[in-house]
Amino acid sequence: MTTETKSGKSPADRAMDEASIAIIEKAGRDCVDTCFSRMDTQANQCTFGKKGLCCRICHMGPCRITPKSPRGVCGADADTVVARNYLREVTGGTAAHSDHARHLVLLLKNVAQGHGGGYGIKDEKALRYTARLYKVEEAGRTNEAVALDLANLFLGEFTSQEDPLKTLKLAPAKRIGVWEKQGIMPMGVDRMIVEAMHRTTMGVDHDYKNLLLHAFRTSLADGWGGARIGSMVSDILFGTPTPVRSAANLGVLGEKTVNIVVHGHEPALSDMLAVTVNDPEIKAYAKAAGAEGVTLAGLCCTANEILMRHGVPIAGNFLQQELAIITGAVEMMVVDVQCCMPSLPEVAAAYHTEVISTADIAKTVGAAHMSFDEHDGAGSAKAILKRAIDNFKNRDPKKVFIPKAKEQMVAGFSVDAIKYMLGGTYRASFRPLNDAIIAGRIRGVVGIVGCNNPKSKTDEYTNELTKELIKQNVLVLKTGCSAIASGKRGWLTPETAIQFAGPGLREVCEAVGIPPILHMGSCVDNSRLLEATTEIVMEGGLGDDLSMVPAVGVAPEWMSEKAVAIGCYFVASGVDVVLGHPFYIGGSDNVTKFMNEETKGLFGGSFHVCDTAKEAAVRCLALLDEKREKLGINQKAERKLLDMKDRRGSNV
Ligand code: NFS
Repeated sequence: MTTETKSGKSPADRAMDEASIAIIEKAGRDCVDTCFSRMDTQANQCTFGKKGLCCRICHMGPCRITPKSPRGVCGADADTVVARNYLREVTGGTAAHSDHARHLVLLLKNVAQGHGGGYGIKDEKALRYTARLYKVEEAGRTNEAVALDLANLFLGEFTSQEDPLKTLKLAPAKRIGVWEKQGIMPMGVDRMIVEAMHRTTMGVDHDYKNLLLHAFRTSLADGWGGARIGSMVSDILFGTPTPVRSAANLGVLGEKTVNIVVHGHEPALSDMLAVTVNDPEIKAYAKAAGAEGVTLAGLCCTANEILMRHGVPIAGNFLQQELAIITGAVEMMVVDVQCCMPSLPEVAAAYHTEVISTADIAKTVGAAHMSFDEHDGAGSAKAILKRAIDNFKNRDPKKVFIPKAKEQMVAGFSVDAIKYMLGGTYRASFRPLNDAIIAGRIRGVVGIVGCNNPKSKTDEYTNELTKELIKQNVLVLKTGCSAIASGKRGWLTPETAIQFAGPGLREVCEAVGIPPILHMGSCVDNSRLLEATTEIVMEGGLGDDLSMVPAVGVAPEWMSEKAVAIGCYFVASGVDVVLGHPFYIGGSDNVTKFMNEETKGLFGGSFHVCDTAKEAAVRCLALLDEKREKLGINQKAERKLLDMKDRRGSNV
């Protein structure tokens, strides 16, 4: 059944961390297929697909563009086909983040109207701050009244037909000017998505540049619309993250506890589970079932959401979802939406694990479905937890192997938290960071984001690049599965600075008490990276636009359409993006040139493809230095400890 042991690659070629290696070996022994073995059976992947040259948009095809047949039946050439396929990917990614955000906005509206079940406004400060950002009257009004106005305003961000997104105004004025000049100011998120689908249907938009510009416009509706709104509303409903200690990797699973792994993205259910798991009734129920308690752990981005807000440990990142089940120690895996492999029920069938789907828009054959009722969130959460506990008796000790590997970590660096760490309660500000960049103690900021992909060794590129960058005094910001990769490595602690960071970065981290790699949240929270870069601009001294800040984005091991959209909104925001492997655009030289070169002139940032971490590190440093050069701050850093006095002084 499995090709795990028959493939040319050994488990150690598949992943960096010991826990994953051990469980991939176990998968082989247990004859269970995983994405790693399926990668082997999919060895001959479609080269037309890879180059973006397969068109199945109409039923005269599917057509494949080749040198001998350079046009499809309709006459579409490589440029049109590649650009249309690409725009559809960006649209898929934008839709995913934005639908996630819409659910949260609707929950906020329910809460405001008094029928939010067990949910409430956890962070009043965030609510009122956000209201002021959008000029929603808040003084002297109840939280509910403010929340209702804000929720309605946000709903308008999805449906607006003629007016650009209001959220765009959170960007620096100069950047808004760039978007206006290039004609890519997005209207409502839904409109952008519908328009993208219209423009890519047969016989509509055939100009590759026009199509690609709409890809950037749609992506802005994600990064500066859906994703940004998603993060803001999550903070209001569930609390703005602050630094919290926890642990990561499969070793967080308990030998004697009921193990429940939450997997997916939307925080509504997982947050409720994180709260309800501490209910005395649940604890007693677990004891009565013969367990020492319940271990709740997370996978992928829902893990990041409840890690940041509750310190719930992380079982792993994207490629560990099947591996978690193969430990034989998971009573239940609860999935909602996005990044959940359809293989999970089949893997679970080899053990006692129950896979429970909870979102009515996301069902999987073989998974039991327990529709999550937000109006009775606590009730739904309790029912799920009890069902998992009931399954504890079915665990087969002979099939259990929980790897020891787990590392301590600190997460929860929202922009607010970073400001506070840098400046304290009364002087919360990015000033010390800007000063450190200007003085050269910190060379720049690199956001390393995104997924794992079984095409490459899990976490290797991400971790190698991270290590090299902090050594070169680059502050690394992380989200998504890339953040989890650092957590598993034990690098999300302040001590990492002492071990690996270059002298300038180390001084700053030690003075401020932060790790040199900051875990900023889920993939939706990539909007926090834009927010942080905007804060740097607003703080002054590093240019008046995002494209001037020495900042780069990297997606080393990406696999999702969401990552495609994220890359696009970074570039449209003026931030260069390094990809560990290329988009499916290689079939068109024109499209490739547009994405990797011409965008620089239009937006101030472009895409760069670097096959190895080493190459990526060199490219990132060159890009940072290029920005430093333009700002006139590229002299050698004077080494000086950033002490409390400096930090206070710099704010005056
Ligand atoms: Ni992002 Fe999160 Fe992970 Fe990639 Fe998937 S979990 S939304 S897409 S795999 S980082």
